[in-house]
Amino acid sequence: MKKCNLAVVGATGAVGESLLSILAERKFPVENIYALASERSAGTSVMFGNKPITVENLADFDFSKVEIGLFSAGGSISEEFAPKAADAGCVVIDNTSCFRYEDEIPLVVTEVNSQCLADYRNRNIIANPNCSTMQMVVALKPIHDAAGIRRISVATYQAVSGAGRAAVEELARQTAALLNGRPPEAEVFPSQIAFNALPHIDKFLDNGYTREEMKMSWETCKILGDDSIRVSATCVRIPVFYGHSEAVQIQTERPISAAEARDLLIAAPGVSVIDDPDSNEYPTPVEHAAATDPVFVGRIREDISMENGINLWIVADNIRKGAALNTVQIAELLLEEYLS
Ligand code: NAP
Ligand code: 3JN
Repeated sequence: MKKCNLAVVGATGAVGESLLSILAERKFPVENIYALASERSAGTSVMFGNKPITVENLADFDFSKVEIGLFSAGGSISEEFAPKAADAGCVVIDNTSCFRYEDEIPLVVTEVNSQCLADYRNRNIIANPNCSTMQMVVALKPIHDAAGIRRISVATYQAVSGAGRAAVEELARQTAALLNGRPPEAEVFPSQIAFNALPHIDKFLDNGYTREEMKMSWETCKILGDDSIRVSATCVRIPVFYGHSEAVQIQTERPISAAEARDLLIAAPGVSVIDDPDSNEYPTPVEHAAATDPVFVGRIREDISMENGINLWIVADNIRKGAALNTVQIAELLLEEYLS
């Protein structure tokens, strides 16, 4: 594969750090790599494999030096800098929600709709979905193809790392404080997260759902290419560091048994089935997902409350497959199929 010049925007953050380590792990063919962040961390260094690289100020960077830019510094940064980078000839793979819902911009999960990648030519921008959507659609795609999903009801159990580095530190600090008899201080989350569960991720909207919940609805329809799928989500933050879990109930057009669904999932790309209740085997964020690549599925069973219903438990590393890994997989496909 041709070697490529790359910029990582938000390189000092939780997603940026993971992007750099996955690029190195997967031996992405890099000619030059630039780590970009705000003025605050310009001059510090981040690791690319075993090599330190100096962080540069995004505001001063010339994007005509790179073919691909991986953006994860927040929506307002993408809004300002991604179009500038795209105009300079750099293909942007954006991890924020800034462009996800624009018709012209492909929203890509490599195992699900890589055929949409060609549309990057519309604006030189490709969007990466939200982590909760990502793991769900990887598992639901083969079932949708076989039996047609009509309705999805999902409750998420989301790790604090989804809210960035400061959130990881807040859970650690609150846990230590409470175990030492001190009061927990909440700055990142709206209230205490240690030993608690908060049904509140992103802001509340007029329909009573949060924006995180509506992202799951909007993005699932766009990625599966079917606006008729009805999705209702309840997104909950729990005191886990890495790995989002989801209890998912689906209703399909045509009947499908749990055994058929399990066989489809075993054969699905990017999915690992762990489903043996007799041996207490099911995926968990700590034992299976954290620091690994697959989307894990277990607890596959027919729903007893409705016709054509299937229940699943889906777990993945929210920072890897949920964000950084899919971004790198998109970059690999882009380079292989379009830029080489
Ligand atoms: P984080 O740990 O808080 O890191 C934020 C990064 O953005 C840091 O590198 C920070 O650099 C950089 N940044 C902030 N303001 C900047 C500015 N004015 N100019 C340039 N860089 C700036 O957050 P994170 O968890 O990595 O997430 C970052 C973003 O990625 C989120 O806001 C979200 O949009 C997206 N994200 C997506 C998913 C997904 O599901 N696909 C998951 C998590 C996050 P400094 O060190 O200079 O402050
Ligand atoms: O909270 C989580 O578990 C996932 C959070 C993702 C996130 C955090 C801040 C801003 C996003 C996202 O990717 O949807 C955004 C954003 O809207 O860009």
